[in-house]
Amino acid sequence: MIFVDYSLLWLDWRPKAGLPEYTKRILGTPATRQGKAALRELRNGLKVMRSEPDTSAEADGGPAIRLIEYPGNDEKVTLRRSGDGMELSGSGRGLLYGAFHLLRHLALGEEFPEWESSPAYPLRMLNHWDNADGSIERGYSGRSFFFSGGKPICTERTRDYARLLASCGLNGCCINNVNVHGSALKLLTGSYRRELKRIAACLGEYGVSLWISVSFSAPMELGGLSTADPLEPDVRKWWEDTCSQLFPSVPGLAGFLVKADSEGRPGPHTYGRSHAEGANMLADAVKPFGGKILWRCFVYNCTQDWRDTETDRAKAQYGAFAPLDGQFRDNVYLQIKNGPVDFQIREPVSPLLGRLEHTESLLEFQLAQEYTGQQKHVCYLLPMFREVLDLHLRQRPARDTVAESVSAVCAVSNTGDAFNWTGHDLAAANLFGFGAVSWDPAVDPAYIAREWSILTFGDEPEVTRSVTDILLRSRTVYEKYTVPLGIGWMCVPGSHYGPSPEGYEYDRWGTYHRATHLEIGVERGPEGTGFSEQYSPELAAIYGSVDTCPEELLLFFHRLPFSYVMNDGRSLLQRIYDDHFEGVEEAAAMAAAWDKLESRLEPAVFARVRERFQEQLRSAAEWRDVVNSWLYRLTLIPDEKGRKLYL
Ligand code: GCV
Repeated sequence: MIFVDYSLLWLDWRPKAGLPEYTKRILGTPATRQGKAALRELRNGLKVMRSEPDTSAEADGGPAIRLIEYPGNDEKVTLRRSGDGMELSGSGRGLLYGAFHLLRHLALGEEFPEWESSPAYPLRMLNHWDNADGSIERGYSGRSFFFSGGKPICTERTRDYARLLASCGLNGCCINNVNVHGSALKLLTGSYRRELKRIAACLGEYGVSLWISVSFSAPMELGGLSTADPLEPDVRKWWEDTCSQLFPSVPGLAGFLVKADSEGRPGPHTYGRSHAEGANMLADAVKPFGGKILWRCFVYNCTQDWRDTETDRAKAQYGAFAPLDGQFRDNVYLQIKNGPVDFQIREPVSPLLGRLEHTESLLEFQLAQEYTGQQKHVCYLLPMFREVLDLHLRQRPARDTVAESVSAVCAVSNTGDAFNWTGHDLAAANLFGFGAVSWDPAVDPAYIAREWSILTFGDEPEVTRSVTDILLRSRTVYEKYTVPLGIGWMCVPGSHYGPSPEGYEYDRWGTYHRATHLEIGVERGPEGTGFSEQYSPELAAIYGSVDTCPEELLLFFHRLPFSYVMNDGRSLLQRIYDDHFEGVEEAAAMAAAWDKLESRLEPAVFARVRERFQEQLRSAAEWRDVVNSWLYRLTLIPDEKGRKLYL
């Protein structure tokens, strides 16, 4: 028996009474690695659920699960009843998704509907911001399990990670930080080929492709060239030679992720070349191996003078990439963060999404809770993901939602080597939920929360009810006690944890609210920076006017007096005060709901989450008091309800 010092999250199957007869026998002998993995998952899962030594593979002996493997590599899966049994068919990868789907439904004890499904996107991936030294940028769950001591590593945990990803429908993983430092640069060279090959094989068994982040100036850093100019023949040749050695020796490597000309990273602008010229040069180098380039659009001026009121960071990505539409090779995907600024608790959808008519686009979410409580606060992100995916961009008669307009989805991972993988046990719901929404962007966040809770904590109704309820309330609660109405950035600079309302005001990052004693916010309507005009005319009109702007985004788009009257008649200031007081009370109610589950949960799980709640409550009160007192000191207007503010 292998000892592992981590949990298996939702794959930790439990004995289950009343399973159908067909779960006793599995027929079929898949030929591919993924098909074999599907068979193994079914056998192992059913052994535990049935509390029996093994399933049978005898051809005649009653109802069975029959696996039928088709040739090919597509991801379509069909599960249907056949007599008293169940028939699961697909390619090896299809079988894998079907096996996990079946196991999940059996564990949920639900009447099993027939299932014929294909994922909405061909690429559904995680981006790790893991550094070669084992640290993780914006990591809140321990250290990396992909790197240690400067080298990539492949362990039993890598395999279980691949299982977890496949089990929720994910099929790609970029293992190193987009800020490529130190020996991670050498992933391109022969130095770590053996390790990369092992990782690729491990992931590949579960249908997960391997990606690596590369530095645009690698020809200089590794190849000793004097330039990384994408139009320079020596540079092109360096990339071609590097790829022709790398790809054939790492089967399963799917391509490169690139952060260029962003936050100090090298890129084509240094040489007066465009993003398209830079990305295309790499695209040409990986093309012979079927490779793809994921080119990030997180590009803005990070050395802005705070005195400069003309420049609006929110406008930068659209400004940089919309004019280049149509200039990229077909194996380039532009990777676009969900909002125009940076993964705040509330932002509008990035106007670049849906704007690229002739270029593939990849939507990027962040599971790592950099600005949403750093896995110390519970914050279930699926409702936010659905809001983004469901938005009608109002620019095309058909395929008009964000979900319909993008070609792929990815998310910054929230995992590390912590026992529970995600630091906060409840944060694993975000990983599971991201898998679910990237398979089917119309999934119901409440259904997924419930499903995840049952698979993780068992099917005791009170636990399911409370956990689901906590998850579903958590994002709004977090938003209430932190940053009001889309304004963002009131966090401590650098760490991004805890309140500091003016922390970013006189800094270079382009994230200002410019509050005075009378008003707050940056005007981004047509009379202001004009950011709202980057949307389709219909959305531009909605966001551009205070009268039609959705209230939760009011301070993202508009500069308003504190006396501004909200829809319900309260002043803007009073609304912010109220939200902060209510948010803390609601956080306390979530913590109390968790406390009631003590006798129904494993003591270690209960204690871990309880500890997180204690920190959440401390931090929430800090947010409330700092933000509210700061506003009180600015405005000298007291809370109408006479609650405590600090002068
Ligand atoms: C990986 C934000 C984060 C950085 C991150 C960057 C990015 O600025 O604070 O840590 O760098 O986003 O997405 O590239």
